[in-house]
Amino acid sequence: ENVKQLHRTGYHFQPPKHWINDPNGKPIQQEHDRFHGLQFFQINPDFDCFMCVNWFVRAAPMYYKGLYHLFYQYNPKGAVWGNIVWAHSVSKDLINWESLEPAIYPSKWFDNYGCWSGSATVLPNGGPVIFYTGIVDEHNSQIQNYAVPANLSDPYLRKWVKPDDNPIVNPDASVNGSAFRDPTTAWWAEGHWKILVGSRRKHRGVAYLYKSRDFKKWVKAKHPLHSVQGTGMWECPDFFPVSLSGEKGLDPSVMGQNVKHVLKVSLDMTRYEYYTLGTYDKKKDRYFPDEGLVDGWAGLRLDYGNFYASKTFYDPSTNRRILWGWANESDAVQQDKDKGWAGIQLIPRKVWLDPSGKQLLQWPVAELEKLRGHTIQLSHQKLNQGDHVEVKVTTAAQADVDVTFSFPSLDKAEPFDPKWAKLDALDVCAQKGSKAPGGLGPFGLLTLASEKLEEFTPVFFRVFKAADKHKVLLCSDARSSSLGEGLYKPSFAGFVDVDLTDKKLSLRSLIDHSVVESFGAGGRIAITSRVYPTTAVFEKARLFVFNNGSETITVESLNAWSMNKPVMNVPVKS
Ligand code: DQQ
Repeated sequence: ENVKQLHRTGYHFQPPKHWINDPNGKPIQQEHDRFHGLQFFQINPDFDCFMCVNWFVRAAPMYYKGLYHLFYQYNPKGAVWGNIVWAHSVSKDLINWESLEPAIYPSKWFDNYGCWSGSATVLPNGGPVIFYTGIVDEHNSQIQNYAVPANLSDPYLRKWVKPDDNPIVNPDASVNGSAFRDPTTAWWAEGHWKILVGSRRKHRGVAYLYKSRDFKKWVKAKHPLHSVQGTGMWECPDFFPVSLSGEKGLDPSVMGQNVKHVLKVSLDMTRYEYYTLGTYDKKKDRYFPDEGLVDGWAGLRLDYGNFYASKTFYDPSTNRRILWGWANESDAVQQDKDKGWAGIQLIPRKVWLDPSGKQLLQWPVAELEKLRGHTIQLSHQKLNQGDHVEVKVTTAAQADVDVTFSFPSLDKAEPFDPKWAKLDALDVCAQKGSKAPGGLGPFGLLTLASEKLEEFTPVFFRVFKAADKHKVLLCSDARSSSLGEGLYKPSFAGFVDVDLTDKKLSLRSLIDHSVVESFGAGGRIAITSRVYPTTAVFEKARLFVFNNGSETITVESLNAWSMNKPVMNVPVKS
């Protein structure tokens, strides 16, 4: 049993067994006081955005005993994708989770072949509504349905009803009905509720826009909100406002001058996501990405590693926008079957706009810090070329590390080969890994390492000097992570736009048996790797800081915490 569980995560969300994928519904944050009854079809059509925002502000002081609801795609019958239902867990803090019976599962003609991804909207009168994709035949024909709680006074929202007037949206003749899914949370603008549905027209990725005055009758807008040639199917679109100043999140209906919009899509061709920042023209119902941003596969990513089908939601109790992503396994299907489970949800992250306005920033939610136990600290530790120094944290296989490195100058940065500009960062990392000696870097962490380094997952920086500026690569390289066979071991990496004037770079890594989730330069970049060490497991796993560059690096400060286990998968008492 122990061997079987070698790679189960300690504090990342997983159910006891079977397959999981996309976090759904945007875990909705319920406020018990807001369960006034199921009146969501009686919304005043003149309700405008200002009132909508104001409503939340007024509601906030009435908040008590809030619960976060996490729904996710789940196969109740096995460790491979299939038989998809919406599994359901609840939490008071996004870290400790109690489980419930699946909220939505195939039971009607309009979802008999599967209940695929979707989103929840908490309506101004307090009732949540879930939109999801129903699969109606063996050809995977897709329509959009809604479900509502059977009993709004039950804070756990155990039972969901799928009314008989479903579906809310059928694909018309111009839409590809087997590539038409994953409705978003609704927002209110110009007298209408609006949602997006992900799709493609041939190779063009499309976010169709649907509008409704009463939340019941939905009509397709003349134009999609946005589409991009050559990107293929847009799964799990996510569209939300971010504030131009500060870290506070915004309700989806907030518009105006102090706001930018984000459009994120998940590309099924590559299993990568990208996002752009831009402007939402609420009159034309069009989205225009900012100039200079890449609107396609090589665009900005929320995470440069194993991270897919992500969703954000607005948490009115803390005024944050919170991001969830799913990390698939990187081992073989047979290994998943043997271990009896596949897929984890990553730690929820707060997201907000960088003051430059050019990218998002992310950080693991502060609640995670409650799990921090025994701590080890280092400061002013010099690392010469070839050094690796152990950080003797009690549970290096289940830890949280936060480190700031400094260096005396940028002079030794290696030249940036112009040929690399055309490569994915992952390929640059493959050429310039953690062992290849450099100038300024490689330096960073060796996570999930065996004592003699037969296995280790390095997370490290390399600084290069290009014609106009320095380029900073963050790499989370799984190639040396395991002696096991049949594993996908990519050298995930991304370039991070960071100001080096203070000659410091910071790194935080959440290490959890088979996952290393890292945040570079204060959340300017995130990379997640799934890894399966064979010897660097449990108490045999170690953690090191290292430097293989000729420039001496100083560990200015390092904190490493053993992470305790949260409550997970404890059934809610009936
Ligand atoms: N997973 C769901 C789809 C979605 C895909 C099916 C993304 O709705 O497009 O399980 O991972």
